[in-house]
Amino acid sequence: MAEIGPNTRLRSSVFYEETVKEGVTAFSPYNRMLMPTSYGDPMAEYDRLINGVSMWDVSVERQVKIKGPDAARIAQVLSVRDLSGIQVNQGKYVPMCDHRGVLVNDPIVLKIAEDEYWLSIADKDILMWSRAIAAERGLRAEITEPDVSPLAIQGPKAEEVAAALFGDWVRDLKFFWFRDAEIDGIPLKVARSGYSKQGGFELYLMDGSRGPDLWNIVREAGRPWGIGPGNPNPMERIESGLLSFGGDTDDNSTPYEAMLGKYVDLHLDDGVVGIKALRGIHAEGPARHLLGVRLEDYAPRPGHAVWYDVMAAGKKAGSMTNGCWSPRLKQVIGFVLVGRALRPGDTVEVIRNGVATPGMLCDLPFL
Ligand code: THG
Repeated sequence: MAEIGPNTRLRSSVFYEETVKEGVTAFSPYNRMLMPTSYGDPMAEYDRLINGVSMWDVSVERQVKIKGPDAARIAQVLSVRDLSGIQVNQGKYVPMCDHRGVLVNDPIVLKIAEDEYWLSIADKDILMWSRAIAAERGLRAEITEPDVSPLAIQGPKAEEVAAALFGDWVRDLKFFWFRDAEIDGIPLKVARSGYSKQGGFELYLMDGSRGPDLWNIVREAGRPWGIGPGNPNPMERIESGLLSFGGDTDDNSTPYEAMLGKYVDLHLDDGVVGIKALRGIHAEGPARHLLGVRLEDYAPRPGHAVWYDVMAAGKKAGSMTNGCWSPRLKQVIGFVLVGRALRPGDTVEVIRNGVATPGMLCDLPFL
C-alpha cells in the first residue's frame, strides 16, 4: 500500500496510532488532517452508537483560540448568533458567515474565560479568517491553534462511561456546558456535546503527548458497556437531521438554506460579518432549502453517497447532498437541497449512477 504524509500540510491526529491498532479502514480529509470514518464494520459501529457506546477520534475538530482584551467582540463579529448571554464554561452552536451571508462554518463557540474563546470548527480555515477579520478591525487578541484534540464518547451508555471516568458530576452537565477535569494527570475539558443525537460527551485533550494514554483509559473504562471505536456516523446523523457543513452546503448556502435559520439573530449590530446581507436574504426569502427524501429503494447497501441530481417534473430541481441506508427506517434516505417551490410530500426522482429512483420529500429530522 502507498503511504501518505504526514507532513506539515497533513497533520497527524494524536490518536492516530491507537486508531490504527483498532483497525481503522477509512479516513476522510478534514482541516488538513485525516478523520477516521470506518473500522470495517459499519453496522456494528452504528449499533454501538444507537444501543451502547462508541468512542471517536474527532481531533480534526480543531480549536481556534482567541485570547485578549477584544476576544468577546471578535467571537461576536464572526458569529451571526447573539453571544451576549454566553457564560464561562458554556458552549453554543453558531453559524458563521461571510459578507454575503453565506456559511463559512458552524462551530461550537466555547467561552473559556472572560478574555478567551475557542471556536471548535468544522472543515475550513477559520484560523486565517479570524485573524484577518480581527486585524482589519483593529481588534486586539492573539489568535492561535492550541494543542487541543477532542475525543468523543457517544451513545446511550456514554454517561455511564463518563461517570466511571470522572465521577457523578458529569450527569449534571447541561448540553454544551463543560468543566475542567484531570485523569491520570491528563488535562481535559469535559463537555456534554457531540455530533449525534444519541447523547454523550467530548473530552477536549489539552496535551497531545497523552493522546494514546487517554484513548486507552477511555477504552478500559468503557469495557463493561462494550465500548468500541466509531466515528461521526453518516447513517445516524442523516436519520437525526444533523447538518454537515461542506457536505450539505455549497458556496452559496446561507444559514436559512441549511436549517440554521433559528440560530441567526438579525438584531445584532452591523459589525457582525454577514448580518446585513442576512437581513436582506431573510426579507426576500431564501432561494433553496434542505429537506429529507425517502427513496423507493429498500435494499440495504453500505456506503454513503453525495450530490446526486434531483429531478422534479422532468427538470433538475436540486441535489441530494447525502444519502444512506437507514437501518431504523429500512429504506434509503437522504437530504436534498432544492428550490423553495418543492415541499414535503412532493415526489422527485434521484439520479444515481444514471438510474432514476423515485422518492418523496419530507421534513427533517427523519427520527
Ligand atoms: N464537536 C465539536 N466541535 C465540532 C463538532 C462537534 N465542530 C464542527 C462540527 N462538529 C460542528 N457541527 C455541529 C452540528 C450540530 C451539533 C454540533 C456540532 C449539535 N446540534 C444539536 C442539534 O442540532 O440538535 C444542538 C444544537 C442546538 O440547538 O444548540 O449538537 O461535534 N467539539
